[in-house]
Amino acid sequence: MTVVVSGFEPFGGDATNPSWDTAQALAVRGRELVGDDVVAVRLPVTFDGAWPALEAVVRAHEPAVVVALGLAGGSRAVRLERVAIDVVDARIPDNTGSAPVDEPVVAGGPAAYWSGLPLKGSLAALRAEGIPAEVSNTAGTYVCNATFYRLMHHAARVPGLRAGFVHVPGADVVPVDQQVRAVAAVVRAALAGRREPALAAGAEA
Ligand code: PCA
Repeated sequence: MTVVVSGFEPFGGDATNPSWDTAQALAVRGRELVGDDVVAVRLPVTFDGAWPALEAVVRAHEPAVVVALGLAGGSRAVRLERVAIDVVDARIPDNTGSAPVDEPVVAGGPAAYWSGLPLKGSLAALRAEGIPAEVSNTAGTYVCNATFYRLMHHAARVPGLRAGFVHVPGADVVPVDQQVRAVAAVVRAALAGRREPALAAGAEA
């Protein structure tokens, strides 16, 4: 079995993106941390380029698990994304200067896709390791959500493929080695395929 973990290049004026540092470290330590080969891919922060780059690697390796990572700059915790929605509403331009407003990710696609990752099992594992983590009910409306949506649109046609998205905070909030341990725990939970614990992690509006 193979695992694919993607991260993004820097965007919005940042010099680095911890999502890529984390993906890259997991590829080096995959056997040790998840017991399987991990293939890492660095995605451009562009609406046109991100999914094709990830799709090429997913098609080439036919992985059992795909975890796409992105940076959520303002976040205080690792965010296990619950849902991808079929809309792009770009507050800032992508790395090619494109900033679509209120356009579908996939024209005529379903309004949303659920994550295919075991969110509550992952949350329990992260808490047990003392890593700040939460279930998030929005992955935003920018390149990460669009990539997550396209990933789940693809996964809907591939039986047995477990896929989803995790937003990581800045490395000043959760250091990269802790992010690596967090994503490894998510991958292990996905590979194990255990029943989800009934662990409350929702929110009032
Ligand atoms: N975060 C952005 C796009 C790339 C990234 O790392 C987002 O949350 O959409």
